[in-house]
Amino acid sequence: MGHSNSEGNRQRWEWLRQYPIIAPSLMCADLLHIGDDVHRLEAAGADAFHVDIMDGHFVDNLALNFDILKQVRSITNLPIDVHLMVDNPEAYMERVLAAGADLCIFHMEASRFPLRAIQKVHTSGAAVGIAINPATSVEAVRLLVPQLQMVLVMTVEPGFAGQRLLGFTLDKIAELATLRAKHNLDFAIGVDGAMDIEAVSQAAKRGASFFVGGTSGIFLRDGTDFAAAMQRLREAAER
Ligand code: S6P
Ligand code: MG
Repeated sequence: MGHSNSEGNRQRWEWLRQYPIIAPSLMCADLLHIGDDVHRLEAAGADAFHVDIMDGHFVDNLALNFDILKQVRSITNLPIDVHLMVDNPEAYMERVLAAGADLCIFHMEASRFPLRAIQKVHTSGAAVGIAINPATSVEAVRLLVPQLQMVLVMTVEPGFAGQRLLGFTLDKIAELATLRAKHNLDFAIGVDGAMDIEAVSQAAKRGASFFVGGTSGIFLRDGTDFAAAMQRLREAAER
């Protein structure tokens, strides 16, 4: 391990090639009983867990943290992706990786030295994703995609659950899929924000394979259980 293209790393990244990947966003879980929700989500067919970490600067909110991440890691073997919504993400990466994240996602808008950040994550063996805000174009990551395992398209402004989908962001999925095909690359395209059944279907048609599920897709307030909610998203992803 150590080199970004080493065989060991590729094996550790294999789960990202699965289709679809439905990743419940744990900031939307019942925080008083997060362990119970992790077990229930796992039994209900979750493919991975999405852990949002914020710093109150890059976004004006706080979400989960390293201690919660470690606790979640200790009770599940499913892949964990960490979505860093923080300024200067390089400063947090060692802790994210030490806590056992399988995929570390940072924001293009927050990183001055993205190449260095990518290298840091790859050295640990974990996969790397870059998230792009709704107003950030695909062009911003074009030179980096050969080194990435995921581009996460934010379909809402980051920071809060429960927002409305920004439909124009879906076009970037198709753009990324075209870029991926043109250069024969294999990064996954993820989507995060307001992923309900219709949004998952739209995103899937354009080439997304990784769907973060929050209050609109999985943690529904109408009594739908996790298994039923996830099954609907899975069906919506059939393209
Ligand atoms: C916040 C974070 C997201 C949310 C997710 C919630 O920006 O990055 O992962 O937890 O978007 O989903 P929903 O359906 O409430 O928008
Ligand atoms: Mg997120």
